[in-house]
Order: sequence, then C-alpha cells, then structure tokens
Amino acid sequence: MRTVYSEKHKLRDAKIEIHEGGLVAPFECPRRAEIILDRVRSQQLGEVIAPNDFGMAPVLAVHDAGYVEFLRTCAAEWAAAGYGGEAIANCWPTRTMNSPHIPRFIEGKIGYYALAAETTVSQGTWEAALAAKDVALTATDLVLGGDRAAFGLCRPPGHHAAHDQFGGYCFLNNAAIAAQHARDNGANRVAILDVDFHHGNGTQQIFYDRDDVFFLSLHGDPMDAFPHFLGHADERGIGAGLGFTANYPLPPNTPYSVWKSRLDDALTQITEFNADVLIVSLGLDTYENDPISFFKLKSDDFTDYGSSLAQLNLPTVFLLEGGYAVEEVGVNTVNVLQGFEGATI
Ligand code: 7XA
Ligand code: ZN
Repeated sequence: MRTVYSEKHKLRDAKIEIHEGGLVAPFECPRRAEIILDRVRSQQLGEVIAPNDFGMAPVLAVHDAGYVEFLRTCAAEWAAAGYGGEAIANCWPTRTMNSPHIPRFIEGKIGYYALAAETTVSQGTWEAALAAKDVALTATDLVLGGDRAAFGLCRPPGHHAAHDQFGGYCFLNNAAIAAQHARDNGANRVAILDVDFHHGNGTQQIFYDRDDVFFLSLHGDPMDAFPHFLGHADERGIGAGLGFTANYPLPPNTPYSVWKSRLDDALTQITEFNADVLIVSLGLDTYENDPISFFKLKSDDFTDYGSSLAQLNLPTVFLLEGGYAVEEVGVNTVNVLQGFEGATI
C-alpha cells in the first residue's frame, strides 16, 4: 500500500490548547505524523509519495467560500488587530443569538466560524490544511486509478470540520473532500467509515441530506465525550439522506469485543449499501492509553479490525484523523494497514 505524505504538515505547529481548565501543549502535534511515517518506512508498508496540487475546487465543493476565506486570512487578521499568540475563539453566536450577520472584526468572526475553543488558528495552519487535503485527494486518486488501497497521512485531521466551521483540531474536512472527489470522478456510491474515537460531526453534517454518501461512525457517546452535541444513535440523516447516516455511540471503557461487534454491524450496512469506494476516517484514539479518550483497544486489536475492513473487498482510502498516544500511534496505525493487507479474502 502506498502512503501519501507532505512535509507541509509541520506548518501546523500550534503552541497552545485549552484543556481541562488550563493551557497545554496541543495533543495534535507534528511528532504524531513523524512517528507514523517512521513506522510506515520501518515496516516497509510501501512507497511513500508526495501529493499533487488539486487547487481549491475540491475544497469549495464541500466547504463554504466565506469560511475558506476566513481560514486563509485568520492568522494575519488576528495579528493585524494587534493580538498576540494564536487566534482563538472566545465568543459564539450561541442558541439565543442566532443571526445571519457575520462579524467584520476578527474576534467575532472567529467565533462565528469556530465550533469549539480548544483549537487555535496559528500561522501556517492554512498552508498545512491545504497540504492535508492534497494528501487525501492524491490517496483517493491512487484508489480510483486501480490501487486496492492507499493511506493518506493527513495532518491536520479533518472530520470535525463542518461546511463552515473548524474545531476539534480540524480545519478542512479531508474525508469529505475525498468522498466528493470520488463522486465527481466515477464512484456512484461512497461509504465513509469513521473509526476515530470522536464522532465525525463535520462529515456527518456535510452529507446529512444525501443518499450517495453513507456516513457511519463508531465513537464515544456524545453524552460523555467531544463533540458533545452530535453523534447520537437517532441521527440517521434527513430527506433523501434518511438512513444514510449511522451512529454507534459507545460508553466509557468500551472493550474491543463490544467495539468490534458494532464494527461488524457497520460493515454489514456498507455491504448492503453497495459502495463503490470506502473511505476510512482512521483515528487511533480508540487505543487504551490514549490521553484524551476512553475506549480500551489494544495494539493487536488494530491489526484484527484492519483485516475485517479488507473483507468488504472495496477500493479503500485510509485517511489519518486523531490518535494521541504518540509513542504507540505509529504501531497502531500501521497495524490497521498491515491487517488490511495481510487479510485473506
Ligand atoms: O477526532 N477528534 C479528535 O481527536 C480531537 C478531539 C478534540 C477534543 C477536545 C476536547 N477538549
Ligand atoms: Zn479523535
């Protein structure tokens, strides 16, 4: 399996994150990608290639133009306002302040486009996010061109990014951009399976009313876990999209046996959907020692479910999402990919 990787991920190197009442060094850090790349190479998973530049059209196919322009200019506008540090939201149009007006001043504008406060927009974030979507699109093109599978080593991740909101370490929704690209280039039905610990609220929102992209997610119950307000089992899609969203919220301390039984159900649904392409939002924060999550998967479990994913016998694009047990994230990532490759179908 080929891996797509860009050095530009290093441009996303924020210094602060709001966490448990204080400021900490961000969990989503450049070292994650370097550890994964090292493991890809040491395990000889396959060739590592650089992404192609796909420009802005695939981004604007799923994201709002005003939002994209905000991401492009945010860090500079923050600095121009005389503010120091990194751009960060502190005020939102909350449930009692619903207005169509988008503030002109950056402090209001960032609140309008943010869905959470932990994630800053630092200098270089935009360039890294652009490179990550090119990584995702290049991996998708490998699969559309006949590769059985490809791994997009995306950083920053994407699945929380909605049509016009960032947060949860995500800016551009790499999986959604990839899925739309697959639809626009010959795939009639695309399944997005999100195995990150956190619900992929952004991906769900982008495809919620569509029947051509089936979004399925296994995640920490939003009653207990970020993103807190989306990811319940009764969210199943709307209009033509009804039945094309499937959520599997799971409680604290969920062991692999339970998680895997929900995965098997999701895989059955993907088979019945008759997908042409599978995109896996590959988060490794289901790991038992992840510092911000609460499932109990062990390293061998990642190999096991990688093998199960292969049983779908679909062209498969793996796109990196979360996973913050940095020393083990390389092993766990490559275990999924090797489990997939080693499977007998
Ligand atoms: O998949 N998403 C992540 O891994 C990021 C979750 C951010 C959680 C922040 C909670 N304060
Ligand atoms: Zn996550």
